[in-house]
Amino acid sequence: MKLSPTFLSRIPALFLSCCLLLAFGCSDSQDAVEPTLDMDSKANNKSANMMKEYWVEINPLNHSGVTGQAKLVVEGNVLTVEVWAEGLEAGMPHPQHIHGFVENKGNATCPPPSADVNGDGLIDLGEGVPFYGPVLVSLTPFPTAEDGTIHYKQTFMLGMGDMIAYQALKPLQNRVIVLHGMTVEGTYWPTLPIACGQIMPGNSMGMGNR
Ligand SMILES: [Cu+2]
Repeated sequence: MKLSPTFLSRIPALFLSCCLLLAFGCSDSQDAVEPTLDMDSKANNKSANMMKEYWVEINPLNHSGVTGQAKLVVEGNVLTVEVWAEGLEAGMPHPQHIHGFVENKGNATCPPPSADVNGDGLIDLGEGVPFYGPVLVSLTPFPTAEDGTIHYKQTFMLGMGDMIAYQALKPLQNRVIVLHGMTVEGTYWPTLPIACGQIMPGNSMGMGNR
């Protein structure tokens, strides 16, 4: 997680709550990790060669106007995530994650307007959790959308270090991608969900224009 000291000093408490979620996601995933990676087995070689593609249509939350797409590719324990998005607040850090439920592998969804249980007109991070669950993968380094757009591409080694294992992350179609960070009444709120999309098997063919 690469954040400038100025950012941290600006909104430490809000960001910590996001980190907390991330920590929970990680510990959950490690609990659920099973020793499925037989490095010497032929089965592992077979799965390592199998490429799975996923596509995400990202829609705005909290009237952010943020839209986008994402592409995910899993090959063995290598996860590549590419995100295109526009309409973001420029020059600000935008945390972005894969969210989902590890415990029962229930289907994570993007929160509907009714998720705003306190009726303040915004779906805050916590109000969205019953729908999208905790953070499973933190899509770092978080982009800052210098011109209000994001083109992000990063590769993750699943099951390495703090990274969730594929066994716990799958099925990816039960996960969502959430983008965060927007100014509300003059204060930048880095955890505020601004866009969300369900991960779907497949690619951009017939789904988007990328
Ligand atoms: Cu998130």
